[in-house]
Amino acid sequence: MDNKNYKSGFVAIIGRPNVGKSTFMNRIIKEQIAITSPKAQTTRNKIQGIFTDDERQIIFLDTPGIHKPHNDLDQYMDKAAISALKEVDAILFMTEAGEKAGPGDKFIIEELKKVKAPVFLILNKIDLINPDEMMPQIDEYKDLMDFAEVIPISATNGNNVDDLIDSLTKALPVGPQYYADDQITDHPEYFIVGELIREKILEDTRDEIPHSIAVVVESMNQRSAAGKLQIEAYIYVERDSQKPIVIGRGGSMLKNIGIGSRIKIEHLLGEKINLKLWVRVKKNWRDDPAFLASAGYSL
Ligand code: GDP
Ligand code: MG
Ligand code: K
Repeated sequence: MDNKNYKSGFVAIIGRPNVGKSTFMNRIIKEQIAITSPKAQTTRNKIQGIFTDDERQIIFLDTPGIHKPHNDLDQYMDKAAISALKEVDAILFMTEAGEKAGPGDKFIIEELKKVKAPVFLILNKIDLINPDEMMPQIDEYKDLMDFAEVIPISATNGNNVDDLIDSLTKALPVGPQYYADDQITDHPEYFIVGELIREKILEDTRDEIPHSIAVVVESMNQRSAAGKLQIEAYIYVERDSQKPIVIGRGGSMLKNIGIGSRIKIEHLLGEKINLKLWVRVKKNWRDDPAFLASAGYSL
């Protein structure tokens, strides 16, 4: 790459749960890497997505939510989110278009005031509202802090996303292309596979299984005689009563979870797999730092 004006940098996406951070990132990298779901707080870890073309490379960090911590997992999430902000070249603070700033947004803004990087206010989901509804919101946010720019987008239909990339590029330093053109994430596949399984469980069990669930991929390095990749994973629930819900009548729920997860994983990896799942009870795993570390959430 001999383009002297080539730009590159790291960009954190921050915002309350469900504003559309993962959806935005999926759109950017055109692959399902970050996990989206209609439930809050599906993303627990920093997942990188990388946008590359011949003018720039932007490395996105999808941060977990910042909120008042209640346990070790929450505290880990807050630490990860706040530390991500100190290492980046720009920040996208995402909110829902037309919504007033709530206590969660104000808490994040107080953190954003402490960092040097330029902050772009992103009003997502403009497809859901009339443009007039954004004006009072923009005034309110501008009173709370100075933003580099205010950019309305729709992460689902892609409206204005190109403009956002261009504005963001102006804020990045001249720099090298850090990652190969075809690299879209540097996140370990084990973790991403675990997140895909977890996403499928949350979809299938609806509100019966809250977020007290963890998936640990034990192995994905063996092949069957026919050459199929073997993936083995444990699903951890917090209470005895949750185990039969995940397993279902005669194993039907677990079977569905297995089929659905397998399809997502095959799509991600681009090859056929065999998937084996087990369900285990692990009480209070959220407050067990050793367990969190083994599940990939290093403290
Ligand atoms: P996150 O918690 O911030 O990562 O939010 P998600 O990306 O998981 O999105 C939460 C919900 O909002 C999902 O149901 C998305 O489909 C939906 N969503 C995200 N972006 C948009 C958008 O631009 N328009 C609409 N209508 N829905 C969106
Ligand atoms: Mg998310
Ligand atoms: K979500």
